Amino acid sequence: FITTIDHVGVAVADLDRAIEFYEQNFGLEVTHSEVNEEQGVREAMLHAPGDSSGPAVQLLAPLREDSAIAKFLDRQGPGLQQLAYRVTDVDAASAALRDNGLRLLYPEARRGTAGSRINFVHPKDAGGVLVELVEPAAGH
Ligand code: V0V
Repeated sequence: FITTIDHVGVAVADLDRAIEFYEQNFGLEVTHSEVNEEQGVREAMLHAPGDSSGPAVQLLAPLREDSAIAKFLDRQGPGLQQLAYRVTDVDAASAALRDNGLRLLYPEARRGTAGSRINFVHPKDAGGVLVELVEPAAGH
């Protein structure tokens, strides 16, 4: 059910400064940015030039002190926070992983970047990696 790596998520304290760093040093380009209130993040997706449907780096900055990203930054500082797989059907993928005994964080998929539907596998059930499942919005 996994079609590709959708993105890797990096927790940062200051989104604008991080974007500048990735643009200037790695030549990546911002292809999308948004605020996700439910997830408590300001985020930007960056791609290599000409590869806007390929894997992205997702820069994640906290909106609130009680958000997942604020907690991550407090505990371990900035760095890799998640690995996200693109799936064709997040409900089926979540059900299959639940059947394998893995804990999914949400009973039902929630809204992710650009209208996608997302769920997560708890990092303790995935070798210390927070795994996200992303079903892109139709047309994306
Ligand atoms: C915590 N732990 C991690 C981790 N976060 N390990 C690897 N990667 C991470 N990102 C470890 C932590 O060091 C502890 O290990 C243990 O897990 C704690 O587990 P917990 O007490 O159950 O949970 P919390 O309170 O630390 O929270 C962790 C989880 C939380 C994963 C449950 O961050 C969460 O709900 N994440 C999902 C939502 C999210 O990440 N949103 C931001 C991105 P020890 O010390 O016990 O060994 S939003 C997004 O990606 C969007 C919008 C999108 O892509 O579309």
